[in-house]
Amino acid sequence: MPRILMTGASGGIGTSLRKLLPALYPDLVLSDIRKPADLAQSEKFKAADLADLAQVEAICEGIDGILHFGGYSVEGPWDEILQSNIIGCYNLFEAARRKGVKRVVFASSNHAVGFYPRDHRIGTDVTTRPDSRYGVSKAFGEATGALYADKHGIKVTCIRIGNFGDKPLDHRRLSIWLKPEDLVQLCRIGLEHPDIHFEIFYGASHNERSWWDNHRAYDLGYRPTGRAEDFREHAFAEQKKLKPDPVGDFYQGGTFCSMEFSGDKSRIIDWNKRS
Ligand code: 15L
Repeated sequence: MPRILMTGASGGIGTSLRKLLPALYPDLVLSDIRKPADLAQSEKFKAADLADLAQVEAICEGIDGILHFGGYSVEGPWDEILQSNIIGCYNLFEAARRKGVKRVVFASSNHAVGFYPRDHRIGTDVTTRPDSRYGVSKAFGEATGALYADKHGIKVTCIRIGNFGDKPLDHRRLSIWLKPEDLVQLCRIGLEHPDIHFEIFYGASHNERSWWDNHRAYDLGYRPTGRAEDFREHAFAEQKKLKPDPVGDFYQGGTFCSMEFSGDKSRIIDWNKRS
């Protein structure tokens, strides 16, 4: 039975996966900088600050595979991103190498490629186009994962997560929604599939409006059960409550693109104003 470590156990995704993973991986070790408030007696928890290599090494002891969901999960000040997502991510891969961990699944994000326009279908082999300091940290994590796969033989899977949750929250999320059970499938492929060396998947359910070519995940057995269009009315109703955002509505990354934007607006086509 593999012993799996999940970082970020107190975060949004970690809290949900804590409920879904034990059926597949009973020997699950949870970690975060702070203990989950509702930690059950049956759950194993080890606290660690990702920015401290010695602490990260300690939680990697005796681990076969890591699900790395730890770190800062939205745009933030540079120093926070630097400590949690750059230094923290490097520490995670380096500790995994030192402790002989065989596999790492890294929670990347759609924000590593958020500055591709929505009318552009992209695969996992495109140049990263981060839309934020957070997106840059995810591109860094993917690059670090590639290094540790090629140089040290760790089997690495990066999942560019779209929007994780029970249903798509607005028009943009109809294209990028990820049902929790579908993320579990992608994690399982990363932790178990014999053909993994270094892979990037999009963390998206079966979304008719998807902007992403995710064929590699499907080739390795991914069969998502979530269908964004089943929630279309809800997503459109929620969208009506939002203000128009010419930059965010044009690019895949949405508001991550428009926040702090001082770039070239002439590159943006306002679809609503087309004749
Ligand atoms: C992410 O990467 C974030 O972690 C999440 O909070 C959402 O903002 C999501 O992307 C998204 O793009 O909707």
